[in-house]
Amino acid sequence: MPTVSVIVPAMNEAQNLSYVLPRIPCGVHEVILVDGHSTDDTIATAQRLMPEIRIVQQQGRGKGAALRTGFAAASGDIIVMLDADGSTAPEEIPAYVRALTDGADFAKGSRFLPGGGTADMPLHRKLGNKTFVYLVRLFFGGQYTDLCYGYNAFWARIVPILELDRDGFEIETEMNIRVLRRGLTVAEVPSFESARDFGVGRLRTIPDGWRVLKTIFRERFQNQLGPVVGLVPPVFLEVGSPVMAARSPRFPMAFDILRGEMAPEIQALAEEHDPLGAPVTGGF
Ligand SMILES: Nc1nc2c(ncn2[C@@H]2O[C@H](COP(=O)(O)OP(=O)(O)OP(=O)(O)O)[C@@H](O)[C@H]2O)c(=O)[nH]1
Ligand SMILES: [Mg+2]
Repeated sequence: MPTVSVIVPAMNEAQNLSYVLPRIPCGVHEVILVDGHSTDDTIATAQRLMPEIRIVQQQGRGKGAALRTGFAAASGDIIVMLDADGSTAPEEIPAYVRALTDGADFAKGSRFLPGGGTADMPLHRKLGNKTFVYLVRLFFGGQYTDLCYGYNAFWARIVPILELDRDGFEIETEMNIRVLRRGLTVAEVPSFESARDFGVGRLRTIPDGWRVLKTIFRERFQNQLGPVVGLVPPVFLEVGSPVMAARSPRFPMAFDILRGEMAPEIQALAEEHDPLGAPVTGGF
C-alpha cells in the first residue's frame, strides 16, 4: 500500500482543528501541519489533539507558500491537501487515494460534479470560479468542472515536475494547469465543501481573483515555464475505473502505476527540473 501524507496549512485555526484532525482516517503515514506564524493556540491545540502530528513553519507568506513548504517536507508516496478550517472533509481522503491507486497522477476535488457541492461559496465566487474554469478549458483543454478549490491529492513524485512557485491562493490554479501542461492523468473526485466552522477566511475575492486570472494568463502566454510534455489532451479517469482501460494509447504515460516506474522522458525532466531536491525514483 502506498503511504499517505496529509498536509494541513493552518493560520490561526485553533478553534477549528478539533473538528478536523480527529476525523483524519487512521492509517495515514503522517499529518503535517504547516503553520503560518499563527498567533493563537494552533500549534498547541494540534499537538494536544494529535501528539504524533508534525509541525513545520512555512517559508514565505501565503497559503501557496505554506503548501509548497508542506510538499517539500512530506515523506509519503501520496500527498493530500486538507484545509484546517473544517471546509474539506477528511472522510473523503480514501476516495482521493482510490483515484490515485486506480491510475490517476493527480486527483482533483470538484464541487460541481454529481455527488459534490458547496456550502461555502457565495454567488459571486461561483460566477468567478465558473469564468476561470471556462478560460482554463479554452486555453489548456481538459474538462475541468472546478478550479479554485483546495482539496487535491497526488503522487509525491510529481512535485518536482510541477515546478510550483505561487505564494497565495492561486497555487491551486497553478497546480491544476500544470498537470494539464505536463500531460499528467487527472481524475476529478466529487467533493463537498462545508462552511468554515469558526473565524473568517483569508481569501479576498477581488485581489485573490485577480491573482488567479494573472496565473492563468501567465501559464498560457509565458513560454519559459518549463517544457510541456506532449501536446496530447490529458486523460480523465472515472473514479473506480480499471487502470489499464483508462490509459489512452496516445497518452505519454507519466508513470506506469502498476510497476511503479517513471517513464524515461518524465524521469529526465524531473532530474533536470528538481527545485526541491526531492528523490524522484523508487517504487510504491
Ligand atoms: N500556513 C498558512 N495557512 C494558510 C494561509 N492562508 C490560508 N491558510 C489556510 O488555508 C486554508 C484555507 O484558507 P481559508 O482562509 O479558509 O480560505 P478559503 O477557504 O478560500 O476562504 P473561506 O471560504 O472564507 O474559508 C485554511 O486552513 C487556512 O488556515 C497562510 O498564509 N499560511
Ligand atoms: Mg476556508
